[in-house]
Amino acid sequence: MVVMFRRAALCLAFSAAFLATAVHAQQTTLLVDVDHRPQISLDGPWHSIPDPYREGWGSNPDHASPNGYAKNAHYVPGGPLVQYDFAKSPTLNVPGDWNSQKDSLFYYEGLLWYQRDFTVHPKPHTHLFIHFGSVNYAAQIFVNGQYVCNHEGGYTPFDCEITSIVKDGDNFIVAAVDDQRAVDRVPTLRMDWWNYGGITRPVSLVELPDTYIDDYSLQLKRGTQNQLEGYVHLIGAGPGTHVALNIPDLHIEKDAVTDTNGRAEFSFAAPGIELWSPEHPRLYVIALRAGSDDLKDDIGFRTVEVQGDQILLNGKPIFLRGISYHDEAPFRSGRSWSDKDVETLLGWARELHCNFVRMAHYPHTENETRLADKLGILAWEEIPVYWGIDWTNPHTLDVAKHQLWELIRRDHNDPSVILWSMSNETPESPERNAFIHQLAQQARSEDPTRLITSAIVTHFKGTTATLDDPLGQDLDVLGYNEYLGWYQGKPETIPDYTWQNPLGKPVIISEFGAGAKAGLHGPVTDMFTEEYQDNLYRQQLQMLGKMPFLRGMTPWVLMDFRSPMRQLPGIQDEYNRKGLVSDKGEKKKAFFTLQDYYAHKNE
Ligand code: GCB
Repeated sequence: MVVMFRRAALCLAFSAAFLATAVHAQQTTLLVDVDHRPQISLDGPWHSIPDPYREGWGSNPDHASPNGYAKNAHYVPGGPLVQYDFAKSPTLNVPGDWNSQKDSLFYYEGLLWYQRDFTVHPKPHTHLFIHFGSVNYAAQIFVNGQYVCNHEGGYTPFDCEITSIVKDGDNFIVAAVDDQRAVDRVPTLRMDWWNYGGITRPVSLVELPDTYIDDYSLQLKRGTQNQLEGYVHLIGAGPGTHVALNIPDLHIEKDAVTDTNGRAEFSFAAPGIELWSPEHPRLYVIALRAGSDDLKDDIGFRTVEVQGDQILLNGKPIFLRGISYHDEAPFRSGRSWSDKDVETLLGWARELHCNFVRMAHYPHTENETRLADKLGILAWEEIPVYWGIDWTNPHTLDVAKHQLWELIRRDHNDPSVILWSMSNETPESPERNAFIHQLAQQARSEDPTRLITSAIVTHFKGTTATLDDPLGQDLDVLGYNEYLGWYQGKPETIPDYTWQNPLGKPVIISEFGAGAKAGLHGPVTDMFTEEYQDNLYRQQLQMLGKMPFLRGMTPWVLMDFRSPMRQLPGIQDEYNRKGLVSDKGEKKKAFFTLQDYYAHKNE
């Protein structure tokens, strides 16, 4: 294997190869329902080499050599200029962000190389993929020294096909992971959370037959309570291939054939079907079979729609008792990924009597929506179009659209998900409107069964807020963030504020909150005490109780989370302290206030 650290040779070899492989185009598949497939885990220790000067890129400023990477490079006269040896390099755990694993990487942002060996015995007539749950932010993947795929976007899964490269027996992967923030990225330079870098979610090998199911959908038809419709999409199938769909608990067995695009459509009555809801989160086993591929899923059926300023779940108005939260690991900080992490986070939401959560500000880990399906918790999912991003840059739009596509594709069979959020607190401008308009159109065409929203900044004139941001035209449900009593005014003035809703759409107050350090007590007037936060919640709840078109709320935020923007020593210590629960799991006074309010709050 040629080691591409030799600059003279690199330039020539590189420019020709770059044109051929177009390293920047996203070349990834996304296998739907991959978590129900047999997998060989590649989790565990991976060798790692931080590369702050990007020596591994060679002479190219922003990406790896398409000619590949060996496991080591040693000095020989006239040989490579940079020497390394993965086998002798320290390891990082995968999944896991690098910042919270090593003190020396706590503030590290940039390029870091990962490597691990793996053994596999591929069967004939199969496809082999490496599945990544997420890699923050950009990844380029090499197997046995050869480039296989790249991916941009730190919070969504991707699959690299390695069928033609993998050997029977011993193989190795190199992953170049780059989490440098940049103007044209999504999110961009500034955000109020930690930019945890690395292979942050599980990695596995997935083996599929020649013809396989890459995507499917099954939903309740809008306006009906027992009519199901959907499709199964096959790769490698000619037209006329049979697809069987079976729902054992409903004694349903259906058959359909693929068209010239490999797509088989289903539409049938499902008499006796029990609808999924927070009170009754009924999931059905769905079994799909096409040729030698079979795939199971556990899904529930429900409708969600808007009528005037109401949100209807299964045709009935619902009030969304929610909470916002980051995918931050309870008790240890860092990016969360394990079943235990998500059980703790959603467990606290349940204790609060929530029927809804806002998974802010980027796609959370897949096992979270799966758990929400089981627990009966409705969910708002979001892409990281956060604050001011590069609205006129076509690459930025592409990356945002790609992340939206991946999120919808991953979760479009999860009954818990009712809202796709396009953005958070974006400053108003025609360029922003045009950018988000395109995202909203895309989401509607990819998933006509769910509602579109965004979290918008509330602007007050005196004590009145008029919810008329032009973005609202593109949304089904208006999310508005406000920080009365914290960034604006004092808590005791909150009940004086009034709200106008000229668009007449349902409104969710998608953020309000105040910082408090767990265990810090004092008068209600002292910021950062539990008493101040608690009083602010009481005043907010009083005001929000008078808002006639309010259909839900997701206060900011369930748990304290790390953010380099929060530097107040002794209080913040690099944590945003607006949690109702501290990063160590201590519940603050306001937790119980919201819990009590939600216990008595119905439609
Ligand atoms: C906001 C942002 C959120 C911040 C929060 C805060 O408006 O949407 O990401 O963390 O305010 O605490 O200031």
